[in-house]
Amino acid sequence: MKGLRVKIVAAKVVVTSPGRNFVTLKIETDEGVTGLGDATLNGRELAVASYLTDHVVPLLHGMDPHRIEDTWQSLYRGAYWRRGPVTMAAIAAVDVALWDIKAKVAGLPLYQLLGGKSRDRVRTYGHAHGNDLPHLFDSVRARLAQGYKSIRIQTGIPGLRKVYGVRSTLDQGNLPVVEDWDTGAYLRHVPGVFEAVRNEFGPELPLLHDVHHRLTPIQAARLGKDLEPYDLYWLEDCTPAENQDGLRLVRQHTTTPLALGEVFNTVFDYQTLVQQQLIDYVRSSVTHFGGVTALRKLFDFAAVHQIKSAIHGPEDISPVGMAAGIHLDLAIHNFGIQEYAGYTDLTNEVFPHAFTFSDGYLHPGETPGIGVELNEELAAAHPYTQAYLPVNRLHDGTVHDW
Ligand code: CS2
Ligand code: MG
Repeated sequence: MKGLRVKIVAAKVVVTSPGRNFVTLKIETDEGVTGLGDATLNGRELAVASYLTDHVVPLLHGMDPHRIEDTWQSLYRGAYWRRGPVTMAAIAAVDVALWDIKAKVAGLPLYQLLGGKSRDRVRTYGHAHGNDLPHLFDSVRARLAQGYKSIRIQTGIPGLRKVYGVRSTLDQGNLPVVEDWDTGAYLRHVPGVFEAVRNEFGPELPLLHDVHHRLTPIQAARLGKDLEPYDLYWLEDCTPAENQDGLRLVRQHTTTPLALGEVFNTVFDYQTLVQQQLIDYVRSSVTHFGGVTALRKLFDFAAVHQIKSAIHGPEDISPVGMAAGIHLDLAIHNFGIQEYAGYTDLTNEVFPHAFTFSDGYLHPGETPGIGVELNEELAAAHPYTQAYLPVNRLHDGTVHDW
């Protein structure tokens, strides 16, 4: 079969900023088949670009791109230094590019190689936010008008300067923007916001909320309990999860479903959480978790414990990483929901893609491979721009989780 004896002849990293930074690996083979992988790590992009260019690309020359599992293991074990977001984003980029090549050689969209479709389309959730209720309601209506069927609700808190987790022009400067935080004000305000949203939009609309690691376990337990009357689809990252036992405390106090793990990068980060069923959704993305190979294993591990997928899909995952995730979403049985923030027109031009969004659902398309291309000229016209995520401080100046 044509394409089975291909060899990798070149690989390069493209860092482009069509509004925000994306890191893309392109692998080329001697028969002209190419593959793309996403290695974007928001705020630390150049570290992954260097990891790839200086330490991984030289290893790829002459390799058989079909040996995906073996390549994954050799990059993971061969580095000696395990885990970590930079390493795992770099491995992810190679892994996805190899899956892209294999699927193109097979002449099949990637989901077919992952077992074929388990559903017809991929349910998503979108983001709504507002500093006050009228703005929040407008934002929810805008998402509903776009077709979204499930909505993440983020709200301003009286006394705090801005809605967290939402990009503003301030974030685009060179240095991190400093935001402010008050846990007491947040805990007092949020339940009332969900009550108002329920009253306005009715009992059926699935509502999600992202705490962004800002609470201690007992505070998270209280919030989960306070939100029970409003029937959340999930409460996300309610407490930093390096302390996995902390989730047991949250679990003991609330039946609000818990989602967690966008900052995790290996299955080992989830060991206690999944085995002891302390969460309901795993939030890792293909891009930050070592690729399709590793994320598939996490989802299979989670399935044993009736835990579902919920791939992280903010705008800082590139369309390449997004596409790879959508193929997995379509193929696995324990799919939960896919986050989809959408992209600017310019980003869609830099990364023309086969995946489509309509009526609140994504579909990966039927193009062989992952179905994404890179317009290199346009990418080059929008070079890397230094940008950081914000940092967060309490009113006495103490740094707090953002
Ligand atoms: C958020 C992200 O999408 C989410 O759930 O937590 O937008 C997160 O803030 C960014 O990915 C950070 O880079
Ligand atoms: Mg999140």
